[in-house]
This record gives sequence, structure tokens and C-alpha cells, in this order.
Amino acid sequence: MCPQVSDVKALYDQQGYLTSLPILSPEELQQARDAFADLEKKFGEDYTAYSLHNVHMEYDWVMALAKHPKVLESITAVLGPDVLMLDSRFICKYPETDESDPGLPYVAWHQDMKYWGLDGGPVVSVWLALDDSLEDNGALQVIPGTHCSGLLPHRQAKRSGNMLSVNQEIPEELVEKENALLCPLLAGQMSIHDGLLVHASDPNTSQRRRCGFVIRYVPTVAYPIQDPERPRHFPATALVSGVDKYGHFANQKPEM
Ligand SMILES: O=C(O)CCC(=O)C(=O)O
Repeated sequence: MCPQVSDVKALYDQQGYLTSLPILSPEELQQARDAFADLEKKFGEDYTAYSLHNVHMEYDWVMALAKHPKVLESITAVLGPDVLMLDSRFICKYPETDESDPGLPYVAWHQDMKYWGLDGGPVVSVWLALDDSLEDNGALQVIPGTHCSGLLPHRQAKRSGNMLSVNQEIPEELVEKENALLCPLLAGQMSIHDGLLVHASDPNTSQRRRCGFVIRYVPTVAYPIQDPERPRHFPATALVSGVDKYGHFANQKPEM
């Protein structure tokens, strides 16, 4: 039986995340992977690992992923009908030749809200898998319930290899690692998590790529704030569901 919208929201509110949600059909997955392979050919893997930021503004196939009806079904269940897409990024961890390298790419424990100067509503992050994302290739890990802890202190990461552009991490003593859960995904599935949920991911120690498309959404009622601790611009927003009666985010991509 399909879960009701209210069940989805209740579970999300309680845990701060949902995982293993089936999104792309085999054909849609193949098309996305082929289109991504073209970007790898064009830009090279050093670039596609983390620098394909907000390319939904350039490529219709990327925008179509962000507006995929099944993605929006979960997002609107959580945020309500009027939703803006704030930002997007592909995050790829490629197989490494030297697994003993202490600087292998990983993502340090953090909360997404640390990076977003906004208020008035929650941020929901989607992690849509283009590859199977499992323990050995560095799947996302979350600490359930931590979205209720408020914004925790972050500092410069101590270990090299942190993929986060501002290289921050929550200090170890504040991370309840013993409660962490892995969110393994098969290609074509997604997880979603709240902007305050503590999460991270380990290096890819397998011989398989781990590629995901991360999309951030907010309800249209949210608004940008000036916070020197979280200086963030929003040059690539797009209304993806409902209406925007607030107009809090100026630079919106016109309807496709
Ligand atoms: O891709 C990862 O390993 C981390 C992604 C992440 O931090 C996020 O989706 O907010």
C-alpha cells in the first residue's frame, strides 16, 4: 500500500530524513547517466566531482530531474504546495587508485543550514542517486532526530579531503556517531533530509563511482537573511511547484 502524504510528513518530521524512495525509471536513469557521461567527457572528472554547481540553469535534463514529479511528490508532502528550488550540485566520488591516501574525498559531519543565509522556513535536501550508493563507495550517513538540536557549532575540518567548499565540520565531541545510520541507495532512488539534520559520508574505497545529484528546496515563504556567518547568494532559484506570492528570491529561472 502506498503511504499517505500525512504519513510521509509525520515520518520525515520525526526522523529528519526519508530514504530509499524510488524515483527514476530504468529509461530515465539511463538517459541521466548518458547525459552525465557527456559532461564528464566535456569537463573531466576533476571538475565533475564537485564543480557542477547550479547547472540546472544550463541543461534542461538537469532541470527536469529537479522537477521530476516523483521528487516533487515527496517535497510537497513535506514543504506544502508552493516550493522553490534553491540550488543544485552533482557530487561524485570517483574510485581512487591509492586507497591508503589520507586525503581521499569525504564529507565531514555538518548541517546544511550552516551554509544557507535564510530564515522563515525549512530547507529540504534531496540526494538522487545516479549510481548505487553503498557503504563501500561512501553512501550518505545521517544521525536521525538531530534536526531537532538546532544549529550546532562548526569549525574548520581537521582532516584533509573534506569535499565541502567551506571545509567545515561539527566538532567530533558533538557528533553522536554511535547513532549514525547509513542511507544506501540504488541508482534511481533518492533520500531527502532536513537542513538541520547532521550528516556526512566516508571516502569511496571501492572501484565504482558514486554519483549523486543534490537539490535544495524551500517553501516560497522562506526568505534570505544577511548573516556574515552564512554569506550565501541565491542566483539560481526556480519555482518548481505552486505559486510564489512572496517573491523573496529575486533571481528566478523562467518557467521551462
Ligand atoms: O554526497 C555526499 O556525500 C554528501 C552530500 C551532502 O552533504 C548533502 O546532500 O547535503
